[in-house]
Amino acid sequence: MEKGTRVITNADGVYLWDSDGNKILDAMAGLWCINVGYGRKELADTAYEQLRELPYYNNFFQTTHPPAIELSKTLVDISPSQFNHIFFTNSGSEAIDTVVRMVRYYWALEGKPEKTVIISRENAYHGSTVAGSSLGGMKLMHEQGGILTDIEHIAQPYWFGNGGKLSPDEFGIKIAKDLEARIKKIGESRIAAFIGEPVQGAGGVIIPPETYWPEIQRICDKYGILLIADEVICGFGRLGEWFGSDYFSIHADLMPIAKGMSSGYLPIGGLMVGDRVANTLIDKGGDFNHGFTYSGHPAACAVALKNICILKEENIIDTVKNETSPYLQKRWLELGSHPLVGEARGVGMVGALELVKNKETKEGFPEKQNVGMVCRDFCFNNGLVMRAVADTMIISPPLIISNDEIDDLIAKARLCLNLTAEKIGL
Ligand code: PXG
Repeated sequence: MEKGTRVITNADGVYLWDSDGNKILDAMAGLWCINVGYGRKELADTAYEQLRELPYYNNFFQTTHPPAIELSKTLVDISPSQFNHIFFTNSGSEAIDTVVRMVRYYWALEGKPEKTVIISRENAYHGSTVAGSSLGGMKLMHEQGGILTDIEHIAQPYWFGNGGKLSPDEFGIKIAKDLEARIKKIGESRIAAFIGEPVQGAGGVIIPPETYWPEIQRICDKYGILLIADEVICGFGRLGEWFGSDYFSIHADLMPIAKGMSSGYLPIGGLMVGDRVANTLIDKGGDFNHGFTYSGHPAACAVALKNICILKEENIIDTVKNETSPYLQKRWLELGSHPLVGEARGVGMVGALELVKNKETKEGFPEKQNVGMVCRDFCFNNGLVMRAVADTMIISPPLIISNDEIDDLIAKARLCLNLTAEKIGL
């Protein structure tokens, strides 16, 4: 509080209010999660009713309960066809930890226990437990607490930053081929899996060129390694499809999910397990000795189920795909002409603005100038939550944002870009 911490007291739709009574447009959907928007009484009622009916029971020892059963069925319904099993967790990070154990166990059951290396990407975000921060590619996190062994990081498909003179499509192929090079360097016999977010979120909304995922898929298929699509942000409609894998036609073997699964109303996550892995675990394995006290908590499952019903019944994902995200993207790209913006990019309900000193050369600002933070603070003080990842401004609004609210978002973002440019004397 002394440092000026803002206290958020209530919220409705896409707006938050703080303890000083300021109304703020939440263009980050909380933390990439309030997909159906704030103030959904039906989700609160669902939690209340479930807590009265059965507040808790576990999913161990061949027991389960109706909300977990119903949610499992629904998740299998809405996910790509190879997913027929789900392992519940309470967060994305726990789902990622589950990935590491499950991948290693899978290869051990396949008689290849030496296949333990998982390849991830620089600047990826996969959570903050030991496994999550290790698989993630954030140097600052690796410096705090170290990194697990047998995790490798290759380059990210960040065309604006690293594309040089290549076209986005050429760059996409070139960067994907780093995977093949790393497999060869480490030795095919050691490689277990590749993991990636369909669109990197916390790393700064890095949208891969169209050529990237098909090439990654080709390489995973060629070497028979497992492909893990981390859907914690992209899942549940963020890109205008149920999953980022649907948007990019990725055929994944495992999909960690969380966030939009319950629109953040209660904590829940999970690992969707594809048939290839599930069949081996079921046919060759015994019990997978893994799970958490609150895995598949009844109230969280009931809320997630109701949240998915809302997404379906209100046609939210189709509306994103056909109406609101085309409008958001059209308006967002207009900000690309601002003198401070080197690139405006976006897809579905995410977007990024690269703040630069020189639009032509893409030259950035010195780190110590903290231009992203300057802009973020202007946003906060002018009724807009927009995140800064270094000097990249990012948005990920609730999926129910209307075109009028999008106009409000763009007007506020433009105002804050102007204020930032003025402050730094651009
Ligand atoms: N995978 C991805 C792709 C994520 O974005 C996680 C896993 C971990 O989920 P949990 O539920 O354990 O947090 C995430 C989480 C940020 C920020 O600064 C992003 C996340 C979490 C905290 C901060 O953008 N994403």
